[in-house]
Amino acid sequence: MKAVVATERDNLAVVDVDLDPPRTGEVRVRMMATGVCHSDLSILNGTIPSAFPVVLGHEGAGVVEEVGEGVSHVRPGDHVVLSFIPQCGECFHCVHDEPYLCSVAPNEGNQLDGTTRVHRDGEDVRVMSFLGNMAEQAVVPGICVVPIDRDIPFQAAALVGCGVTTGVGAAIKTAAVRPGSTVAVVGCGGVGLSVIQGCRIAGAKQIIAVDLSAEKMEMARTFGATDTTTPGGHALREIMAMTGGVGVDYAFEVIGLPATIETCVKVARRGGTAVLVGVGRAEERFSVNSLILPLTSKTIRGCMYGSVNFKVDFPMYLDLYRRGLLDLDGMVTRTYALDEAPQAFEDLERGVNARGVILHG
Ligand code: PAD
Ligand code: ZN
Repeated sequence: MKAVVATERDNLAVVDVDLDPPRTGEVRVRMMATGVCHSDLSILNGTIPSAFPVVLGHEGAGVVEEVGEGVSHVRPGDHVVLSFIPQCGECFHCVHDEPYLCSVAPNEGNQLDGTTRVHRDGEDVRVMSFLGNMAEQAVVPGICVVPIDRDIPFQAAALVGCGVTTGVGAAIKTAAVRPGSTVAVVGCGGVGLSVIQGCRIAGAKQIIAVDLSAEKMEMARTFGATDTTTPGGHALREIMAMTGGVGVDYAFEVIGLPATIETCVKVARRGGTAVLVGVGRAEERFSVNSLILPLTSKTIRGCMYGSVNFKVDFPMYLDLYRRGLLDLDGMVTRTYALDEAPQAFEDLERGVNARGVILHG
């Protein structure tokens, strides 16, 4: 079968690979739609450390083809969304209401048992985040597979696998934005636009979108932003001016750059919260002066996967979609065939799409 493989750093190829059948506890899924997320690019370009070769893809939906022994919550024919974090239900974090931090297995590009089902010319190929679903099929841990209703279009469902869950969840779960809040969202890609939707759903009264691109900020308005800054302008100064010098209740950083993280910490009001969603390079540092947190009583929060509990939240997001409260169709700017994956990555780097989605076959 065909898969999108990062063969080494900065080298992407659509190649033929072999896929083993599912072992105990695993599921084989025929992929229908796969979103292209900046984290895929971050594996490819080394921002997120990974071994190579690795099948990319961690945001997807498809149809169950085969289940391994011991899998009873899904069967062949079921429509599913994949979660890039397993939920074992038993580790420290799962039993402490933090299943998005499930620590059942290290995320080293293998299955839970430490081996991989993907091979190329006899060589092991790893998979991104237990999934590697930028491929015609994927064998994944059963505890990463969430059944969904059949009436949901696959391309909308795919987005719930990462970007939408992360972004909307950052707003309504991680930050728990309250009605009437003021927020700034710095970085309006697929995840940032989802943060904006989450803040709109939560009833924020002022949603300030910040991006380098004027087009992205225009898109932001369609998803609920009330204000935008000047592209390439001085975001810090503009946000402070727009909030009467107070700053915002919540500032979301959705890029992963030290400079924009520092902006978010600064524009969070006294007593406010900066929520860090963007994933930067491990060797990079941001700086906060030692006085600022105690004297201003600000909070800096990390956000992993929108604090998701997927058994509850995937159906909840799809229900919001069905009721017209969460726009998933509008998030898909362009679709691609699997062979066009290199173009999809180019477009992601150029920042032209809200989300690009690969439609399989
Ligand atoms: P994207 O590439 O679609 O969007 C990034 C946006 O940031 C683009 O619109 C850019 O124009 C904009 N941008 C870039 N640099 C600047 C700058 N200096 N100032 C203002 N705007 C800028 O990415 P995405 O939305 O797919 O992902 C965003 C981040 O979220 C990325 O770091 C990704 O790895 C991370 C992520 N985190 C989680 C998580 O669990 N925390 C999950 C999924 C994605
Ligand atoms: Zn992602």
